Amino acid sequence: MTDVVTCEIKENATALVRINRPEALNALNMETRKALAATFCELHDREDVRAIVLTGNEKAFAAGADLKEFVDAQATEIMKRRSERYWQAVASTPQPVIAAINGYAMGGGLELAMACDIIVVGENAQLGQPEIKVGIMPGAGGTQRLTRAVGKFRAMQINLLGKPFSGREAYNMGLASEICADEDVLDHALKIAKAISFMPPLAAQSIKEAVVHGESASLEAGLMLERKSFQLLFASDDRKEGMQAFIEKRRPEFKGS
Ligand code: CO8
Repeated sequence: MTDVVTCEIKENATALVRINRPEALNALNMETRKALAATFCELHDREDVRAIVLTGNEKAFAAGADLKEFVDAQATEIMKRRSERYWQAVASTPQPVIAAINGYAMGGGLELAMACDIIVVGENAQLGQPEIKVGIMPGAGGTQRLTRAVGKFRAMQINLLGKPFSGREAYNMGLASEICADEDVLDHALKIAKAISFMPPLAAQSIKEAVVHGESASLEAGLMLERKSFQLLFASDDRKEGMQAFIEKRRPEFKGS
């Protein structure tokens, strides 16, 4: 049996996680969601991994939740699946996560990408929240994270019409950090991960925490979180190393302490 999710620890303290159900355009069935969560939970604890790339294949990042597992499901059953905990494992990963999107990123697939921190998208990727077309609505961020990313009026249009849009359109509306030729997406995402892996990990993780939690807090609370994290970083060895290296005109070597 092939693994529906694979994880490769690469040089430079990065990890590459792949969704691997090509026969179903990487549709996210329960097995895949559980495997993704388990993989990310393992990565949480790995100090030797400083940045993670999440991708699919050239045809699909993920074409959404698996509709074949939804078709006969009752509301209480969907509730009992409590699938939000599987997404939470990705969203709460301390290390920055870069989504590398080629092909389809639909429904739960786009929601998964939006649970990541940086999105690199291919020109011809096809993104969307098509849930309305099958009689439901997004259930894991399509009305919330998407609205925060692109604003109410774009989010309404995307969700109410369910129409796919290209990687170029996603980039233009601020839903992607970078856009590349399709064939360069993964390499580019890996390069970003490598660049982050040279940064002091406690600072990188604190930045992630402040941006993610600050987004849903009041400005005052967000600024307080930022300030406290900023102050705390003065206790780190990497802070001393970074500033000392600057003064001595050499490259810093960050240890994550
Ligand atoms: N679920 C199950 N199987 C799928 C899915 C899916 N979402 N998408 C594609 N597949 C399967 C097809 O059934 C087909 O399998 P088979 O060959 O056995 O029939 C295979 O993948 C290839 O698909 P197509 O032949 O349809 O490929 P096309 O290139 O013609 O079309 C599309 C590609 C446009 C992506 C089309 O497959 C499609 O519209 N897929 C459904 C997209 C969709 O509606 N996604 C939203 C699903 S609902 C959702 O995500 C709710 C999330 C709620 C949060 C839950 C947390 C995860």
